[in-house]
Amino acid sequence: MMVSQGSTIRALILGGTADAGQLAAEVARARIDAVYSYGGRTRAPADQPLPTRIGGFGGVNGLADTIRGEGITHVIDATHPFAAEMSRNAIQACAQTGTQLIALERAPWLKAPGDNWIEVTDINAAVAALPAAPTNVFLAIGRQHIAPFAGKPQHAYTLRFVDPPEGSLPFAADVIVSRGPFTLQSELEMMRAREIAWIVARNSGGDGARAKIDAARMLGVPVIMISRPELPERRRVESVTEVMQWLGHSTRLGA
Ligand code: 3Y8
Ligand code: NAP
Repeated sequence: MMVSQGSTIRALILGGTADAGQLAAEVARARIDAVYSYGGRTRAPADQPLPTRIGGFGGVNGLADTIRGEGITHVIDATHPFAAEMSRNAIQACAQTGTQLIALERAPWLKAPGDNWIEVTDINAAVAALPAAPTNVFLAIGRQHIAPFAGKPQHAYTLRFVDPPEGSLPFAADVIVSRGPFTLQSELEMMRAREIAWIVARNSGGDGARAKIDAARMLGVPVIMISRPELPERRRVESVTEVMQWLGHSTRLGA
């Protein structure tokens, strides 16, 4: 049983990623008083071993009100590197309320020998980077940001969503419904079966979405890689262990 050092901690974990789930398990094991938060993007998010809230806070002020109302002493931003609005709100709300903030953010994927990446800064640049001649394209960027690809309807698109699409898509496409994490074997099989010639991905980092990048290298498929949004300065670590140390706990060896 871990004993919390220092004053009483009540943590808010801004979650929604595999890393956030691993942190929740450690925090629960250490019996730290904490709340896990999902944005409410998917119909049935994975269960967490902590009391969980789902849905937006209502901007910076809503988050500040939640911090005050819930007596939160520490906020851990374990959201996805592309969840920029949530991260920016957390920085402002923690500054407003004088609450300690740390970001658990995985390192970006780095281009390895054999990778064929076209690095772009946003979705529109990704559309522009696609060829004109019709080909098979795998959009591994979820459902929130696919509309601009309607500008190049000549391609045979494969999309991958966590939940089945509601209503019509902005262009003809085949949708795979799967929440990941994904394996190299399953990515190779899918890409070979669909003769995928291009991939559009975001530099999410982490292991949950990495397999498609390794599969692309093995198959010699070019990847249009969208780089992460810039975020203001904040305390940032890449491991659950460092977050636990910041909370005044040392995780069990090798945990
Ligand atoms: C709701 C929680 C776990 C969590 C798994 C990680 C790994 C699989 C890779 C591809 C890329 C994508 C997408 C993706 C990955 C993990 C992780 C990760 C990418 C869940 C989850 C929530 C979401 C939201 C969802 C987004 C979408 C993005 C699909 C849960 C499963 C493409 C990001 O339909 C929608 O509106 C979905 C929206 C945000 C990006 C987008 O803009 O569409 N994730 N993903 C979180 C919430 O409500 O707060 O439902 O259980 C979490 C995971 N997604 O426990 O193992 O940790 O990164 N998720 C991207 O570009 O990388 C898939 O298909 O190859
Ligand atoms: P976003 O654009 O940065 O967030 C938009 C708004 O959604 C936020 O301002 C906030 O609403 C709400 N929100 C986001 N995350 C929340 C959370 N964990 N708890 C409570 N409210 C949250 O975020 P996104 O890119 O849509 O991602 C949404 C969630 O999915 C994130 O938690 C992220 O970790 C997870 N996810 C995202 C991706 C991705 O590719 N973006 C990949 C995997 C998982 P209010 O302003 O009303 O507070």
